[in-house]
Amino acid sequence: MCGTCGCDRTDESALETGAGAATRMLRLELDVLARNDEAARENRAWLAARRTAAVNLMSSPGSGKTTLLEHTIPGLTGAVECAVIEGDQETRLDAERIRASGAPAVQVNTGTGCHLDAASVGRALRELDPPPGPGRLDPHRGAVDPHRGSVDPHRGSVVLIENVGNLVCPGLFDLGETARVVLTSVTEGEDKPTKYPHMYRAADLILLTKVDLLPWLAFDGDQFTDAVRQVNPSVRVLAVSANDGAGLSDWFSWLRALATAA
Ligand SMILES: Nc1nc2c(ncn2[C@@H]2O[C@H](COP(=O)(O)OP(=O)(O)OP(=O)(O)O)[C@@H](O)[C@H]2O)c(=O)[nH]1
Ligand SMILES: [Mg+2]
Repeated sequence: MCGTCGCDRTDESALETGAGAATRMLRLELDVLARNDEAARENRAWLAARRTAAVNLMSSPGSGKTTLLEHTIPGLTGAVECAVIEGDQETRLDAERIRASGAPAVQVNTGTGCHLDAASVGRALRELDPPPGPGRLDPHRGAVDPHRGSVDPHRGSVVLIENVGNLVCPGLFDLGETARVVLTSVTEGEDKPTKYPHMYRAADLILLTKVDLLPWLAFDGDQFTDAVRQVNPSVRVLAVSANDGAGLSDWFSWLRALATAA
């Protein structure tokens, strides 16, 4: 259950009104976030012990997260070892795409949940950690997943976490990540940073994606940067295109620096 936004709450308490219900709701939200913060601290310690960086990629559905990762994995080969945690409500499609591009991946399906939380990421990190071997139990589906790879984290490695496509709730949940990257595609409009300020305020890097489409759109890049600056004055904005490769070398350099500092 998402105790913060209540978007998938189906129990009767959701129908209660008045001060008592509001107090119970607030207590529930604080409990959920406190438990999440504790799990995030554990993830941070686990990653630090392995000198591994973790990047939490957040955006609306379809902004190009998985496509960017499909280009990032081969782009970092030999420089940074990558593993991926994929968050979606349903399907294993994105994890399969990642494995096809050469990195181990664990798919986390959140069901009705609209974001990843630190506990599910912690389980996925431990799944990525053990040595290779087919036939281990997949804790997320209770099924054997013979295609899952493994990673041996060491200095210069990074776990890329693709959060569930959503510009609201993922920003509220610390996963224990080293850095937060928010993607916005040029088809989404210049106003997203001011409409969803919490997500952009917490970002360490903003990627403006699909810039190969700019010749066909009325998207104003300066207006977008101004909107970013209103909520996060110092964050770096990188324009990228997975289709034609624009900006990807800067993105790879940013990831290399993060992994080296871990
Ligand atoms: N023109 C163009 N299209 C792109 C680019 N990157 C991704 N796309 C397209 O955008 C669509 C969505 O891409 P995905 O990478 O699946 O997006 P996502 O953010 O992972 O989507 P969810 O996981 O569903 O949230 C696909 O049709 C991609 O081919 C790009 O750089 N340029
Ligand atoms: Mg995806």
